[in-house]
Amino acid sequence: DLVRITRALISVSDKTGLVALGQALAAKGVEILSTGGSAQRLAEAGIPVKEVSDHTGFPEIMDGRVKTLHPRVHGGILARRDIHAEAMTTHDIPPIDLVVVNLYPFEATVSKGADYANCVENIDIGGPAMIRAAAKNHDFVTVVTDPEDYEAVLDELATHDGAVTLTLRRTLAQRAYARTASYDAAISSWLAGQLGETFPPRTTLSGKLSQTLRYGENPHQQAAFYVTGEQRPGVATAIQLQGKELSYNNLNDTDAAFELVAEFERPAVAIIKHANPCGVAEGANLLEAYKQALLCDPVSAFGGIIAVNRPLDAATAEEIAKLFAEVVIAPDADDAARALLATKKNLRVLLTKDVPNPAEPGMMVKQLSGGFLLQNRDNGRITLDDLKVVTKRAPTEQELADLLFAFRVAKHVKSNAIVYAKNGATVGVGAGQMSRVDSARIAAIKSAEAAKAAGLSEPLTKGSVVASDAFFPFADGLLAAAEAGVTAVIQPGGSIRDNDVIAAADEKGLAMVLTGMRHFRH
Ligand code: 93A
Repeated sequence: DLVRITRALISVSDKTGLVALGQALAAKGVEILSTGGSAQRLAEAGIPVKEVSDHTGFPEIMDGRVKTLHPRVHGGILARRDIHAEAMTTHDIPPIDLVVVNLYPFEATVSKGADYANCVENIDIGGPAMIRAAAKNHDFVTVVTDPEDYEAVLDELATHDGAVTLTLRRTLAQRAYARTASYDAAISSWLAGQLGETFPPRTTLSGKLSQTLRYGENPHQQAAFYVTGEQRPGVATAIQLQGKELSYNNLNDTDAAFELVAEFERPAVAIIKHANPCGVAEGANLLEAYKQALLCDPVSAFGGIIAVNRPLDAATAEEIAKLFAEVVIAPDADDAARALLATKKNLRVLLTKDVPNPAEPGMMVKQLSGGFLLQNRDNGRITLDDLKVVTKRAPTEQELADLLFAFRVAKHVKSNAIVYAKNGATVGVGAGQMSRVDSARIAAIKSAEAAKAAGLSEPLTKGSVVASDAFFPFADGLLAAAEAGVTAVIQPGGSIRDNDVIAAADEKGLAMVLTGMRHFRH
């Protein structure tokens, strides 16, 4: 199943590794055909190369739109060497055994905000045609679509005397179709955006394999990380400064942490465990916010993931270094902070340059057996103007600020979510319970424990406010919060028993505001 390479066609936009590849092929006596820019680069390096236009006897025309679309190229790629030999002889079509093509940078052109015409011009036609043809004929032809695969081909040429194995040809054919599929998906979703097409999209997300992970949510599950190319600051685009490879759970939790902390304008810190926050705070600076966030639930914070929404400074890094944490994610870190974190060898540090925009639209996919659900990212954001006071007492200014803060945190807590907050910091988080009243109670219990551990005489929830991610179906959840000592409540409203809940709030002297927007998260 070995096939010798005698003739290669190279046509690449990304010229990474091109010269080294050309040299190695030329050294093996491979004849190289190539298109304009690629041929020029090879020739400049002194590598013998034949222009495709000389091979076809037909010039590149229409600004390069038609350069390799010719039977002498496609016949040479597609011919089965066994049954099409006669056609090859009759029409004088020499075989092409290796096709090295990477495509016009359509995705990058869109990402950098190019105009419509420019994006269209960067839709590659000849490249995908050659890639798909070569991949189809992998019985005889080797196709390479990524400079990262040059080495694998050169290794085989070296070990198999200028030939490539069927296993590698098949592997590369599979990668080739993955590439053309994601390329067309990118073009289609760009066009959908241009049309203002909103929902549902005709094509769904597609991603490029970024990393094979050691395992999935559990060690017996295989896992991998794919990137969509979306230019959103976060785990997919971050630079890892130090620490071990991120795991599946690390990636999931770090994403949750960074998306949460992005909600706040002031310096803010979130500490996450199992994708739920165990402490979030904003403050005059990161250090202050970090200390407050940690107070909320220091027991759960052990082994957590820390996200900040400002460049990390030395004082905060020094505090963070005292905790056993898995990951720190920040837009940036100054030199002193980097040096401090470097002493914690196992701590993974990710820098993202920017903080994501929580109002930006996007897509979320959740897989079910036999299909998947698609929805817009929850980019809904409540502001002071959206709040409707429904109780006799209106919240004070401090209560209002804390209510908004708590509701923004609740948006990032698994439902049923109950969040107690005071002075810009969570003091109790109840997550993922099947009943809302249980979430309210659990958060209060944990908060009382945290207060006791800190040597405080009163539970942290005393004098706090509470947020609920969805309406209280009965008054019981609100009453549990009142018992924990809250003075004000924020919730979407919309229950048929809203009046009972409002009456209960009035009776307890609580101020309550409705948001009209729910933030379920499952
Ligand atoms: O404009 S095209 O769609 N028409 C073609 O016939 C064609 N053949 C190769 N684009 C075409 N290509 C692309 O040109 C390749 O996919 C590659 O990305 C690029 C390489 O051009 P150059 O060698 O001139 O830099």
